[in-house]
Amino acid sequence: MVATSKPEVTRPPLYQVVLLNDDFTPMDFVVEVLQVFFALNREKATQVMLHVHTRGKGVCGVYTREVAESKVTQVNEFSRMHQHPLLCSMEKA
Ligand code: TYC
Repeated sequence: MVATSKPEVTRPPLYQVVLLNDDFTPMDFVVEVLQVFFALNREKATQVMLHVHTRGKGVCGVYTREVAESKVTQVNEFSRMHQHPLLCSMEKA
């Protein structure tokens, strides 16, 4: 009898990169972040920004752990560099 083996390939765990609302970061800056770091067009970036603004947080994209960590670091560094308190974090999808 031939032993059955586990599948050769498995999907890596995915993480949602999330943007949090605050009272100070300008809307235009958030739209720029969404366009530059998450490759959203202006219309979609504006939709996501308004969702975060009204609901408190929102998903910018879903990635593997390393990519999600890199996006979070880049967005938080970019925001600090521009003296904005905008916060980006990640959650298991
Ligand atoms: N609430 C901000 C304002 O009124 C805009 C904003 C949207 C800030 C989304 C952060 O993730 C954010 N200027």
